[in-house]
Amino acid sequence: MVIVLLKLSTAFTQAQNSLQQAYKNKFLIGTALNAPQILEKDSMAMPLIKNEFGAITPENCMKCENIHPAWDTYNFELADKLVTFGNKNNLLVNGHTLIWHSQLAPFVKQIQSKDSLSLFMNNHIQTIASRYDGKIFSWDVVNEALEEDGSLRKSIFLEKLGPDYITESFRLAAKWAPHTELYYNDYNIEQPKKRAGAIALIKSIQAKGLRIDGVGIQGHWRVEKIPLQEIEESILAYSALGLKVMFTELDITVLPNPWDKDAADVNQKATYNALMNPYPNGLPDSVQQKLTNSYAALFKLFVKYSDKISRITFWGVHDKQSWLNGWPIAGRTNYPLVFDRNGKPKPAYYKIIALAKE
Ligand code: 9MR
Repeated sequence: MVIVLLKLSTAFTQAQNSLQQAYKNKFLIGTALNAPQILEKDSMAMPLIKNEFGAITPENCMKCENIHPAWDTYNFELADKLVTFGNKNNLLVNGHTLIWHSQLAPFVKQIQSKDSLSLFMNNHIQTIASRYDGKIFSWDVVNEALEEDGSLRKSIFLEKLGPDYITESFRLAAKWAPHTELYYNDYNIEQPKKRAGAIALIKSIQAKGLRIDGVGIQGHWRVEKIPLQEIEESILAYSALGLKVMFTELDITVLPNPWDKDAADVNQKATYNALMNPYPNGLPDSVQQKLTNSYAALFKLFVKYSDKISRITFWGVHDKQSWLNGWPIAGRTNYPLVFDRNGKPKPAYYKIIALAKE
């Protein structure tokens, strides 16, 4: 009896202090799940996913190459598991993503004619969006359709279907997922030129009388280089269009960028490699502090605009799983999230919780 009560009270304290609990009156806090997590095989992540978050996005399993690998073949196994897992654990599911130029199944890349690509798009959206309508909360309908200068990305969709493929995607999504919120999702759309492109894109959807419910700013940022002013301007600009604003793939890299001119001399390979992967055995306190400060500055802004923001999703549960260990250089040790390699909360986690209560 005593043990049961103790367990209950621990669970209660945990829930009280969880990210989702701390922010429950402000916005949802989400995370992205990889395949082992959807299969409930990542035992370190499972309690974190269930206790700390209120929303989940699949990292890969709903992308074209996985869910629709051949013209007449769909593979719903993992996506179905994700949706069941979300519903069972009271986690809202954000579908990611219907139309994206990347991670397309090989058959799509080989499509030659406009008619065939249009037929693919119709089949793809109808089949997937209707299957999950009423079971998931939202869709990233179109992902990353813009270049950095704000023009439309030169993708297979633009090339074969013309710019209308975007409004057409939203028309189809609204038709087949009438009970699901519909979003445009992209990175760097807080930056002025790309933001202007995103605003034009959103207005073109709205001008046709089509539904778009929100915009997802991905939020892959760099420690001590968070573009706070651009983020603030973007929250205001997107919400002025009547949209929910979300930060959908948040992580903060602490590693040097190979494109920095001063990062290293690429010709001296050994020096270059060591300089490029400076913390293979743990994050020094000084960098941990910088990471905490960057997260603190961001969440201060999120709290300030919590009436306009509906969700903040981290791109992964813990550092071990992050895509940033493998990109843009493979095999590095990165520390971009708020739970470490052992699933333990980092100082940034406690700071974020404290900010909710201030
Ligand atoms: O996290 C995803 C990683 O596992 C995949 O290998 C990668 C392939 O492109 O996609 C990653 O997720 C991306 C997301 O779907 C869209 N925005 C950028 C994310 C990081 O690349």
